[in-house]
Amino acid sequence: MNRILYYHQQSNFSRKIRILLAEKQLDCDFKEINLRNKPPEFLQISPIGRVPVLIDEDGIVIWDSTLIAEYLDETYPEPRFYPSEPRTKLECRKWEELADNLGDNIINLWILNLTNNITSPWYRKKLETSINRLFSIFEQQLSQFKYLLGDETWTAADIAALCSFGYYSLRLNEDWLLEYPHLRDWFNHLHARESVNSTVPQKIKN
Ligand SMILES: N[C@@H](CCC(=O)N[C@@H](CS)C(=O)NCC(=O)O)C(=O)O
Repeated sequence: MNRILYYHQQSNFSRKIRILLAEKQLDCDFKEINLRNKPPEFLQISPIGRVPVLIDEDGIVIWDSTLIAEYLDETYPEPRFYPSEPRTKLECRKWEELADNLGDNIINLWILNLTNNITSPWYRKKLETSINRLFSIFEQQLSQFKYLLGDETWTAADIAALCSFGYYSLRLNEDWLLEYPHLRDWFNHLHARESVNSTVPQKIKN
């Protein structure tokens, strides 16, 4: 069977996998899911009802972007996006986790904005504080190194992070590009890759 990725074009978590598939030159059928009206076919394979979900050629079903990313890297290791040395891999996973946490916070803040929720100012404050802290942590790291794990090469951590920062630009604003120069340079540099540039999330025209 053909490999299938269930995704949404605006989803930062789906974008992680779209970039990895492109970089690893793996053929795939892409099925975009309407997240406001999820089809039964998708709900059957996705217990949490979220994208991305990958079905590989042998029929294995994998959900959660990090599990899919690790699976792809172990199964199709050329080129590699997780370091093989266990401690360095752990560092990579930690940065990926921070990036994904940033993504979750951005989604929650955007939903709060959408629903005009003024009843929970403490929750808005909590989200904004977490997001700002994470921006500074990433800026600090990238003021020392070209990529999140050093100067040598990008990893799954950089992919997850660029997807979350790109998602911030889509949902909130692009002011951070002025405020955090090292983040901006790293972000722009990565967009020279076709896999990154061709997966930039687009606003949906109503
Ligand atoms: N931890 C999951 C998060 C996936 C996630 O939050 N996906 C969002 C889109 S970015 C989604 O499908 N939302 C639809 C919903 O929650 O109903 C991952 O890494 O794959």
